[in-house]
Amino acid sequence: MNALVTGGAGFIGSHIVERLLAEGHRVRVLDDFSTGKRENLPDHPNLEVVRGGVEDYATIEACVESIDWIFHEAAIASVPKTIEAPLASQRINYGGTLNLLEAARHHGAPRLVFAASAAAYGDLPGLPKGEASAVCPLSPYAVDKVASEHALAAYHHLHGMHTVSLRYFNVFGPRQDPSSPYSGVISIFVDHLLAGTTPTVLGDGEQTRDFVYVADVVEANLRAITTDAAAGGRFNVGTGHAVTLNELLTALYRLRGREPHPQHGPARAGDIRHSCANIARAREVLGWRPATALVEGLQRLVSSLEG
Ligand code: UD2
Repeated sequence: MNALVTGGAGFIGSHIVERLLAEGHRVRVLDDFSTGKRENLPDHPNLEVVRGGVEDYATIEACVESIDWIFHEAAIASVPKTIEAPLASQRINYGGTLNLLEAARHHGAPRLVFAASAAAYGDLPGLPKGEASAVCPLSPYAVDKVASEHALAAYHHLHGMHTVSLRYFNVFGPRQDPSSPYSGVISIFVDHLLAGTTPTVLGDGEQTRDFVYVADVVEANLRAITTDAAAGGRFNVGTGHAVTLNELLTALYRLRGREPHPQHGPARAGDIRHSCANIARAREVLGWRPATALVEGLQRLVSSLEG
């Protein structure tokens, strides 16, 4: 197949690219390199890299040409950045999705899988979250992810396109960049573990998250694009198990036979207290289940960083 991966030089996108190349597909990456990195991608004869933004329709139109599958991972991924710059979020996080849908409609209607987010659920009570749960987007990021999901579903209903939204929970794994305070917490904690510096737990550490390993997220993407019955749907991509941050830190440090001695900082404003996915729908329709236990994923991540 010919695949387009937007945000393909980023954390999750680059893992999708790697898998597609390994399976013999031809891949075009579209990335503006605002956070993505060329070194996240291999040099490969079946890989073409285009520098550009999803907010530019002409760029998207050129990229969608003769493509069979689109994996749409490009976004401003930082929630706080979208709070500072909601108009940019609308242009990129929502407008980018609409550009892809519209260009796809006019150029052979390739299948499209979208990186949606558990941010859709906001902080409403009731766990685990199923896809029929109410949504409560609390940031421009979440608003634009939810709006994008609706646009995908509408294009399915209006034009019969194969569109699927995957609501990622807390994804972790190699190539997640730890450099910002809003980077994924596992990437930050692993950085401290390896550097011998002190991690900071924001709040009491009893907040919970459902951490899913990036290779499992890639598998969910492949199933979503190839499963006819998934068209028009949205699916949680988590593990169905949540851990507290304190448990996470303990498990991580235990890999090196150490005890974490974190410092504590104030809880992040707007932090969600508990998050956990119900993944019954993905199991049923996609035949997908996460294959990587948290500790195994942590081990793989630490090993990859130790080279
Ligand atoms: C995740 C997504 C975000 C959005 C949101 C929706 C990531 C990286 N972010 O945010 O894009 O979809 O879910 O709910 O997946 N923490 C610490 N110490 C640190 C850093 C973080 O204690 O040094 C805490 C933080 O306050 C939070 C937890 O760790 O309670 C997870 O933080 P995160 O930024 O990894 O992810 P989250 O769930 O806030």
